[in-house]
Amino acid sequence: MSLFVETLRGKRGPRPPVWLMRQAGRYLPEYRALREKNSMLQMVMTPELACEVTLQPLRRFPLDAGIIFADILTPLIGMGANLEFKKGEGPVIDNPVRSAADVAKLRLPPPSENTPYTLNAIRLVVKELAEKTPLIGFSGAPFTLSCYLIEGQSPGDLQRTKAMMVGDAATWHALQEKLVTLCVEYLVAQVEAGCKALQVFDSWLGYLGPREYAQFVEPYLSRVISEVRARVDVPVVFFATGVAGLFPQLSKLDAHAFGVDWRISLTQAHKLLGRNATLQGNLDPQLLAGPWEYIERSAREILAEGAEIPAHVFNLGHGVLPHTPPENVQRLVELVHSR
Ligand code: 1CP
Repeated sequence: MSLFVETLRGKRGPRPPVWLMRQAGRYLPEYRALREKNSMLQMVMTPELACEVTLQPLRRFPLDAGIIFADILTPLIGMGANLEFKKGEGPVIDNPVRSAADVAKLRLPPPSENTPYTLNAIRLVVKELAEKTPLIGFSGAPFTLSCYLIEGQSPGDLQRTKAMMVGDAATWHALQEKLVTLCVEYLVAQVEAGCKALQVFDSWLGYLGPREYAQFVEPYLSRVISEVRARVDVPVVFFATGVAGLFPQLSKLDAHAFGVDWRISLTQAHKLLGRNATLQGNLDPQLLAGPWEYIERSAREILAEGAEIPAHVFNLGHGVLPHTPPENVQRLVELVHSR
């Protein structure tokens, strides 16, 4: 088993493994070159392109894991969402889900029909990597997927999402049921295609308070993780940002590991979780675009904190930003490896 997978399972290796969220992306000139000729969706939906883009950062840097190139929103297309990535605007869904009738219309095709392109891309990447580097599969969590489906664009202040939650709870719960099935089937299919670990992204969770989390989100999120674990034997990472106030509740999730953003220290996150779990993080991605001396000092401090918790996977607190110099990524990965 790999250092990355072992560490997620709570076993401390000779050094922490390192990978970076959005390690494939616009900060790499070879990504931009392909992106000039293809839309975001073409890249995700063409297995050879998705495979190539997944491998790009792994060719450059000695990363300890890859992550399949896809997006949390692409599985929504097969459910019936008219998803587009618009230049400068980000994702747009022009038929948002606002009513019980809209939820009833959402389809649930099996992953082999819904996202064959991502499953085929995983098979290609796994063949290329030949057991050298584990590949991470991922899904958005039901809550964050709901935010995009309901708002129809980057969620902003979640006005419509929260209005549905508290004003039309029956519709909210019906939507969550469908999204739990989507997430569980999609995650399991990615493992069957060759992924060795899974990450669940709940990027917008930090906008909720503890009571609404408990009532409208937790039952579904905890089912996604425990149902996946009952079906496939790979470690699961749960990632959200701005959720320090929710850590005591998140601790009850059956995840092996938790992503931690830069707003809280690893030490504090461990205390708030109050149980043995691997923590993944947590350099501020904005800093990675700055001077090396500062990056180095911050990374060493994070590594020192990581040495005091049950197990640590080095990562950023959120995704690599497009203006990050690839040179900084190179030096950061080398620094972690030199531990
Ligand atoms: O223009 C481009 O080239 C597209 C930029 C881009 C990329 C590289 C988008 C649009 N998605 C992706 C790939 C992606 N998205 C990966 C690939 C694997 C990797 O290397 O890490 C992953 C894991 C995601 C996950 C994702 N997409 C999340 C969860 C993580 C996070 O950042 O919080 C979210 C919220 C999205 C939605 C999304 N997709 C793309 C954009 C610009 C956005 C966010 C828009 C918003 O603010 O709502």
